[in-house]
Order: sequence, then structure tokens, then C-alpha cells
Amino acid sequence: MTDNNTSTQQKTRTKTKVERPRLHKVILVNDDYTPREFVVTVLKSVFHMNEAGAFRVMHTAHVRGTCVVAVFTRDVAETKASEATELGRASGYPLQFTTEPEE
Ligand code: TYC
Repeated sequence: MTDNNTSTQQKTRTKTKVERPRLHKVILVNDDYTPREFVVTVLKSVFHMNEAGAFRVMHTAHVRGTCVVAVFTRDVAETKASEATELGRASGYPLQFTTEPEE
């Protein structure tokens, strides 16, 4: 017999480490054409924001150029950004939502 698992041999333990999935930001991008009220409506319907929160995000993007709307797992962030961008496109507006990974 070989010395597998005798007192002299070190046993191997596997420690499984799980990590939280990286989160991705959905970012609202300002433009010169989409009406403010339309942006607020999209934020309320796709991101379930209330009027005050949606207005604040819209206004921040309007003044600063962009605003982080929320963070999600990558799939959810990409789906919501596409849905929100598509709502603008369907109404003839250039409204853009993008995503980027969090640090
Ligand atoms: N800048 C637009 C306007 O003056 C409003 C707007 C705000 C559009 C935020 C896009 O992400 C945006 N009508």
C-alpha cells in the first residue's frame, strides 16, 4: 500500500469561495431634444421611481450631462437600459441609457 491518507500525508480541503456578482450602473445621458417630462415618465415606468426621484435624476443629467439611475446585475442593467432607450426611440427621441460596470 502507498501512504495515501496515512498520518504523514496532508489532506486536501477545497474551500469554495463565492463572490457577489459585479453590479452595473445604468446611466442616463442628456440630449437637446427629448422633453424633460418624457424623461421623467420613462424613469418612473422602467425604474419604478417616484416623481421626485425621477425629476432629480432627469435634472442632474440635464445639468451635468449624465446621471447614474440605479445599479443592477449586468443582465438586468442591460435589459432596462435597452427598454428605456427603446421607449425614447419609439417616440422619435434620441434618449440614451448606457451601462457600465461598477469599480
Ligand atoms: N435636455 C433636455 C431638454 O432640455 C431634457 C433631458 C434631460 C433630456 C435629461 C435627456 O437625459 C436627459 N429638453
